[in-house]
Amino acid sequence: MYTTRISVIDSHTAGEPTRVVLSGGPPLRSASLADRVEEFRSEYDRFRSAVVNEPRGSDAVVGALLCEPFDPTCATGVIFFNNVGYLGMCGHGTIGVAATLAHLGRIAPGSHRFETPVGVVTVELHPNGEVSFDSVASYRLAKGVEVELEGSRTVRGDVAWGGNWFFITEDAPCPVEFSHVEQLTDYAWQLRRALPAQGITGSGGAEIDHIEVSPPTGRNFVLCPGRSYDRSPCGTGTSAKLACLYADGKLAAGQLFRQPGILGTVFEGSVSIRDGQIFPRIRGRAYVNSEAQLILDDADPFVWGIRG
Ligand code: PYC
Repeated sequence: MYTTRISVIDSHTAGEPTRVVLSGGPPLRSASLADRVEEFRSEYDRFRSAVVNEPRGSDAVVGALLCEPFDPTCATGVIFFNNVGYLGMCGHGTIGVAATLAHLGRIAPGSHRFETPVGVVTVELHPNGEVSFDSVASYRLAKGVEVELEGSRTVRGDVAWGGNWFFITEDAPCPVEFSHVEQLTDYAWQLRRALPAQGITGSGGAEIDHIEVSPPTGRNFVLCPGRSYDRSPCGTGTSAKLACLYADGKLAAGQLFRQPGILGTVFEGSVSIRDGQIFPRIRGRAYVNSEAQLILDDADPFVWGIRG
């Protein structure tokens, strides 16, 4: 058993919450961040649930466990997790971690490297508090993939990697507006379930656990693995979309792209090309809104969170 008090700082990035765990986290011993996630998952998964699930959190909260980086050039290591599991990378979360470290005075405006389980991202804290990050190489795996939904509806979309796996479709069942969140959630969830059933996966059979409904103009809607929608435009989702736009010749290297999310908040993005690979850069802003100690009391029947 480890400590029963966990120090956290909460923030939101374009509306999407991040809870940064500063201390009291599980004593992960593995060397690489990728191995540490597996240790977290297999040995301390109830800690994940305690931090982000009700009654302390909500389905929308993404947790960010700060840890020693394996790569000494990095300012921190970070493992992102949510109501059902773990994320490879998290764009809004990266912006939230940078804002949190700035709030604590641990980083100053300038460039910093964060190590994640899927690679190192370079974060720039701007003097006005905005944050940009250069993400991991992103790419489209498959274009124009057809998915059959109930009611003989065929949906066409792209499978792309932006730090997590996405199915991205322009095909929306209704206007992509906040007032249609329930309908968009049901539709995206149908897609999410249909993908594995129809043998559609990311590289190496990886599960596609994020669905992005993204018409050519206007807001997007991103459904996260635990059926919660992203309040922000989704950093990894925007990265995956930028990779697709570049592959289609609709976006040039260095050209600015503005992606509004379902709340109308915006991430600005662009790509650069190195060694033939596409590297997205995303810019946004997070606001710190709480400093707290989570208390884990053994007598509490929901000490480890409410888990389905
Ligand atoms: O911003 O990359 C992101 C993200 C993934 C899941 C929720 N937000």
